Amino acid sequence: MKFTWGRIPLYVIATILFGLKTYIVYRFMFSIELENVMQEFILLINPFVSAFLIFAISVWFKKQSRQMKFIRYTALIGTIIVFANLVFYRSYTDFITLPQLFQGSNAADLSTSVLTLIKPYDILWFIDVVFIWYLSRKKQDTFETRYSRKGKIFALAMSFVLLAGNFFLAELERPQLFSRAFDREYLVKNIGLFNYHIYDLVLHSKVKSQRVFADGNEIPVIRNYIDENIRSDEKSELFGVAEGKNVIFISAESIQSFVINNEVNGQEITPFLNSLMDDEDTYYFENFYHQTEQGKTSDSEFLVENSLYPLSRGAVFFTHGQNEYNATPEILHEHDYFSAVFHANNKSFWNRDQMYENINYDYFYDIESYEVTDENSVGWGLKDKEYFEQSIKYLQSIEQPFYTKFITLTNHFPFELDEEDKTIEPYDSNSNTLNNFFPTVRYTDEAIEQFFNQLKDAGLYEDSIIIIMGDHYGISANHNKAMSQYLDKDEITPYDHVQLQRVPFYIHIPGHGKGEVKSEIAGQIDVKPTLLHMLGIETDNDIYFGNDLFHDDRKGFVALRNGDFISDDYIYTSDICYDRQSGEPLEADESGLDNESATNACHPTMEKVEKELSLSDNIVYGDLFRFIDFDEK
Ligand code: GP9
Ligand code: MN
Repeated sequence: MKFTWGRIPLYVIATILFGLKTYIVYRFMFSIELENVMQEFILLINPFVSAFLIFAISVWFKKQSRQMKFIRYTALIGTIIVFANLVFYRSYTDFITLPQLFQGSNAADLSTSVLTLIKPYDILWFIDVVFIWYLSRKKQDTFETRYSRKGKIFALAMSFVLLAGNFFLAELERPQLFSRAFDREYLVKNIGLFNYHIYDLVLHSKVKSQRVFADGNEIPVIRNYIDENIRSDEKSELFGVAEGKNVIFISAESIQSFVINNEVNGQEITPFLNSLMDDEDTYYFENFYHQTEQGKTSDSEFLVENSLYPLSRGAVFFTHGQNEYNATPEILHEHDYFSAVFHANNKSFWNRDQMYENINYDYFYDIESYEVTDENSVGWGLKDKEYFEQSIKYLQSIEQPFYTKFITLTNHFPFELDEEDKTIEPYDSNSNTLNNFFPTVRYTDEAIEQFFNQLKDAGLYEDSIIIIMGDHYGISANHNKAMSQYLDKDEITPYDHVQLQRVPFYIHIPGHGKGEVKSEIAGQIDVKPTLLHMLGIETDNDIYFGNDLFHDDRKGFVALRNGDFISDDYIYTSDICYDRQSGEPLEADESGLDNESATNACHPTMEKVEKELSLSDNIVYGDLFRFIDFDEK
């Protein structure tokens, strides 16, 4: 029997050809990391799903010529989009985002180099377009183009089924993929380039519209709130203590305070961090809380650099990475500091590349700056010890004074570690996550100790201050049972859960001699004013929601991003007001406290917390800092 094209609708042929081509680009042209068979599978299906979705629209056109036209132009435009991303990728190892496309400097960079980025074989990407073009013009009569109602409904239903299937697998593979918005590579890998562009467009328009309706009117209200509730007129006792010194900030992945000065199987978990607590040059804050949400590490960075709150949903680094800020690197730039971040991960993770550039980091040593091999990496990538080791040469080469941030990686869920790096045994409980947490924490502790020694050897130690902070929790509430076993408690109450959100915070000032353990409540929101004041920088004109931790005159509460809080006297969570010291809920009981006074106790702070979070959100959503000139005195 003679083969006739007419048996297969043109939109199906176009789907197969275009899907195949897109797959080849994904798989062989982009360096997308695939960790398991499921990821391979999702990557394989999503180009076909996206192609089907769009080509199948053609069945709704009545006229044959319209159908053909739709298919050929779709193939052409789709190819141009893939090709543009490919060229962009060759230069940036990243996918196009709308803001980036319209950002003058990037586009200019690209246009000069675009010709050098195009390869002769790129012509091959257009072969299927030519073929479809030929079929749709010269052979159009051989294709079925009159679709029955059933055929149309089938095409539509199929589109949805395929899309839903793809999204389902993606969600399974990467929970909260959409709401957390953490990495373009993950998005493209899981939902494909086209759906990613649509997602980017929706996100972008949402952000833009909120921004459009904002004006500067709210700024006086915000300043007022800050003057009345946050800012202190006194200079803290440590103002200027580190003037002109280098700053080395270590963001310690997933380290929580409960491991500090604690043991597992009779062994110390963090000998180095424990020894720092007693060190005369170190301040340790034992009641310091992380305040992050879905943006995890990036949220902690946002808090630290801006003293603004991250968002309750999504990662602010992603959703508002283009806003105007008055972040620490920007301020320090004015004081002749060179700033750099060291992190051995993909630069677009958490949209760091864009955010760092926006807040004026001078340089980002990302994964490209490190030699990463199978031997020297585990879990999420380069092992912490290797990472510090390889970073030192860069640190020695940059201008002083510098402001630098080091982000460790080994102690990341699921806490994998090679046998040879395990110096303590895992815990024994029903949670492997908690069990394995201890040896990786110890590994990071050793890595930080080694880094201190390397800094000394490199002659960088004396002129620097070193800050170490846990970025967020490592052990989630899913492991409460194992956690209660470890902490020797009957259960983890909501109060305990809040207390587990404490992360270590150290300020180490070589030669200072007055270090101590501080018990006052504190949080990541406080880092920026504390640090700037230590460097002798006034913050009178700045807008921030934290306090200098060396002030006594402080606002008296730490707001968690979900509205829970810790105040000097209470901890409020799950609608319960707890006494902070005893951990007992304030409720009507035999001792005569009535219900009303129990809830009333937390009420005034609850209102302040709500107010403060919403003012901070207004700044971010409205991009309000674009209306302020922070340099003006
Ligand atoms: C990734 C690292 C870990 O670059 O910061 O991210 P997390 O999952 O902790 O936010
Ligand atoms: Mn982290």
